[in-house]
Amino acid sequence: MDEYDIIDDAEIEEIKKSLADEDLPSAVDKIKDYFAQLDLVELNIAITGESGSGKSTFINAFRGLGDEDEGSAETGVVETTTEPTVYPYPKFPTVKLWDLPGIGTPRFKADEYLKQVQFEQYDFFIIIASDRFRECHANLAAEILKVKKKFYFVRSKIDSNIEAEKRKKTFNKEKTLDTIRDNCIKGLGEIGLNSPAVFLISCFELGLYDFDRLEQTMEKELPQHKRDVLMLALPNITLEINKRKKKALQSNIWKLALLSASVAAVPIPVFNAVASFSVDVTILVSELKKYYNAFSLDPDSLHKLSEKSGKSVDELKVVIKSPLNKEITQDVVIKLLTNSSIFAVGAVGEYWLGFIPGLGSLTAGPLSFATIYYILKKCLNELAEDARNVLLVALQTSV
Ligand SMILES: Nc1nc2c(ncn2[C@@H]2O[C@H](COP(=O)(O)OP(=O)(O)O)[C@@H](O)[C@H]2O)c(=O)[nH]1
Ligand SMILES: [Mg+2]
Repeated sequence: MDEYDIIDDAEIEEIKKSLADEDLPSAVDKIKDYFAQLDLVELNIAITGESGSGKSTFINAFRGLGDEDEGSAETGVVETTTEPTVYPYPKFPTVKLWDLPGIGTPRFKADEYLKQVQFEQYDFFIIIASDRFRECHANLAAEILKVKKKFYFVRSKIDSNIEAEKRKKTFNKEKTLDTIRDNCIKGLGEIGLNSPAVFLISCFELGLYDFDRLEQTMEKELPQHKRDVLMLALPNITLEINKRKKKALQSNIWKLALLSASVAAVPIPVFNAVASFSVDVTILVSELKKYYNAFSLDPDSLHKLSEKSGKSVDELKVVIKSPLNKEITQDVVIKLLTNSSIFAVGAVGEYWLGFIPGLGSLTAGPLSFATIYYILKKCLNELAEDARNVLLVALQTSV
């Protein structure tokens, strides 16, 4: 079993716990519901702040786009609109960033502003400030809390502050960052917030400073479904995000395997004819596509990363080892299945029956479960590793 023994105790415990209180068919129904909802769940994030603070630049970077890419928000222009503009994630369009009109104009009133942008429709706000903390920030923050919404306070253009401070003989990076952070914390403290969430970032180098912490805080505070879609949609910008994407995707594998086992599906011709069995190929195709997009390994994302990092697409692709580095179709997946040596191990199905007792009574049974589980796990490991290596190559030049 060695090669196939890729499940750890924690996961076995999770599966057992999830299935403990009900029979297998009703557990399967619940899992079906979970995935159906996952495809529908919307996440609406409002980006607000003064004109020129970097809202549009943040939106582009947060979607993995350059400022001049197709579909990107226009940056560096004087804002004239009073309407929020929506920017969906290219690969996960139910996740949307909203570019709100600028705050802080002489006639700005936080309560009217929130009504005007229809605050109810957003899951949370990101307030961006590129300079000192001002009254308009405090007013808006207080008003957002009043209407029972959440906000994260982002201080942008940190790269410029660091550059400017470097000119001083007494320059100390950490001290500079602390001073900026304290200014925002103090400002928010004055409206009665204890230890408010303040994040320092550079939209030009999103992977630096507090970006990972911002992402983790947002994720932690979202309900499960929304957390999962955010994790999928975010571009693979940092090693930490790469790790978290893998974890989020991994926790779905046994659920997908169980779905496959419970449907009557296409029989797969097995290369050595040791066993005959069926798997749901469509589950594999759609999940593998999801992996590709989530890890930014699709041609479009690689192209964008190449432009951003200054490395050619070929240089980035050199480190990709997974045999899946082409378009994922039914044919490709069936080939992957028939070439897999998993089926030579008759015992794998038995192994799973050990802790999912009802598995044998499902339509396609333990072997189908085992196949989907191992194939997805193997591909996820490979693709996460590939994505990590691509990121490392890209980061060599951009930092
Ligand atoms: N140095 C630096 N410049 C930034 C950053 N974010 C935005 N900018 C620049 O600030 C200007 C205004 O940005 P924009 O996104 O259009 O601001 P908006 O009016 O809030 O949408 C543009 O010239 C951007 O290139 C940043 O993090 N660092
Ligand atoms: Mg703008």
